[in-house]
Amino acid sequence: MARIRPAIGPRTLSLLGAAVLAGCTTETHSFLNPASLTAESQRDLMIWAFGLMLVVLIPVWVMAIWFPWRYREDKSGADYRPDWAHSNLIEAVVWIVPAILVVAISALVWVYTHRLDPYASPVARGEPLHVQAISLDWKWVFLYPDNGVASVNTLILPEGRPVEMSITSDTVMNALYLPGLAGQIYAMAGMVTHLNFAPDHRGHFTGRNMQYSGDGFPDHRFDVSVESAGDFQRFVREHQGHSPQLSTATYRQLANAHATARPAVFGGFPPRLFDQVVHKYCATDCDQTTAGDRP
Ligand SMILES: [Cu+2]
Repeated sequence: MARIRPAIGPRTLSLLGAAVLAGCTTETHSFLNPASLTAESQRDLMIWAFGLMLVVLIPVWVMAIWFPWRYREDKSGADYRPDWAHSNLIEAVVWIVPAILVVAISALVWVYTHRLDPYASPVARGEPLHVQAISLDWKWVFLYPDNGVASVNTLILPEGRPVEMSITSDTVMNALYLPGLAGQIYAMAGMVTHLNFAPDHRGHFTGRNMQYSGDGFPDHRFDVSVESAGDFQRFVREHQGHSPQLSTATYRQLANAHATARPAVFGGFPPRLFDQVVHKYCATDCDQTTAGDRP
């Protein structure tokens, strides 16, 4: 008789394990490998919430194995208790433990949500770097208003300096997500949202769009490179006024092409481009939504 091979052998299991862990190297900087205080707090909250939920999950997993074994059909000499109907102890455990957990997790989330306010500046060292992000179909345009450079689908940031991002959309609703650096915030036409964080070490990160917004959505991602302060200054000097400008025509081409774009850096952009994009969708009373204002 031929021996039946198990569907999942040790080799497959180790390959699966390696595949899972491959997403978690220092080079990719997932949210589990934070590079800013903001991202570190977010990871801590995630781990605390997960740990607290295990208080319910572990007994459930144990019971899922224990109950079928204990009450299996072929068990001989099993207890037979036809009069059993109610247990105050079981009622108390199954209601009070989850209730305590809901209160505990709510309290944690409340504290961390206020601590991680994306609109609040991080405990900052030095002059903040202003970045304006515009989401298009399906690419990101980044403007550096203080440095006179712009980029598409690539974001270069200096290490150890607070970053103040203003985010809007020149298309449908999207969401900017910087795992490992900051959280996620929505990008909406006619509105400005903010994301504040301070990268505390160099490295390469992936930025993503977390809001499903059509065909090209999976390609709506970009590289984030955190470099030393000197390298960042060199990057600005190299491109400012030297590289081609992001002209109004080029911007319109990007906005009208419903596809992703190759990473590019521009040595200038039309003044007040970000405000123009916001005001395109916001005819009156835009003041509450423009950069710098708190909701
Ligand atoms: Cu990791």
